[in-house]
Amino acid sequence: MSPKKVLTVAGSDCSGGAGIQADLKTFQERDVYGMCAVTCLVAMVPENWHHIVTAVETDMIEKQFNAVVKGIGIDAVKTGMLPTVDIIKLAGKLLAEAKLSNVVIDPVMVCKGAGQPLFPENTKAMVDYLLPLADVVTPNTFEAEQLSGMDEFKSEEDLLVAAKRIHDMGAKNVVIKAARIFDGKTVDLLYDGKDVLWLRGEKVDTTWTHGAGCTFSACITAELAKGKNVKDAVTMAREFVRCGLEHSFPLNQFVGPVYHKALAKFNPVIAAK
Ligand code: PXL
Repeated sequence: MSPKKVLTVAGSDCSGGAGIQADLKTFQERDVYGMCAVTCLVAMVPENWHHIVTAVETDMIEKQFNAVVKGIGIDAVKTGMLPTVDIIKLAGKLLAEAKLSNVVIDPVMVCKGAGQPLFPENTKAMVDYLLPLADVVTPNTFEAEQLSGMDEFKSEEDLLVAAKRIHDMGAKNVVIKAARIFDGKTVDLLYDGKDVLWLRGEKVDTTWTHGAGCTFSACITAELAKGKNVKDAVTMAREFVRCGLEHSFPLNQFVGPVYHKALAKFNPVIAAK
């Protein structure tokens, strides 16, 4: 029995915790075969960890995508960092033409703590070209505020209003990850256009959270590829990231990633689900 095959269309994080590296590690842990179309390369300045991003040429992104999708075939796909409007448009065109199922859009807007500028035109391009294709979209609170055009969220009610707006933009399932706005707790919301599921938990007390968002959306993608429904995929992704955060570790004074092996190592019963 060969494993399900999954593609990530995302950037490379040389520090290994986020981007395609997070996605491929998560795919491996969740027992799907991971492949990638690299959209950009990210390096950091050793002294201050400022991020330097170089986009890959669109023609080469398209060639990688076609090699994997037309030359091999996939069971699910996720997108991560798409650094320019042209690359967002290309990803939208390729995903639409390939008529893929199990499409997960992680609307990455900024690296955590990287202080990169946000490009409003990228947000608009995501709304125009990617959200209508999304089986699942996984914004954090900041990304959900940007996509929905709302002011800073203050309450769970705000999250639901945003989820409904993002659903109206064409995403079939909206998962908003709200770790930032509530003291000591995480509140994730899953909205499918009909029902709302609130997933609440204790926040893991760590500053080493690099790659948590990429890992979360990658785990959802892997579970969908294996045939889980969206609710069960999101539930597993929460467990996977929570355990990864409980065992996250510093790489240097600036950055510490989630530990992708943590669930298999410390909670094999849940990992086997
Ligand atoms: O965590 C967001 C993210 C996504 N993709 C790449 C990154 C980062 C943050 O560093 O480098 C490639």
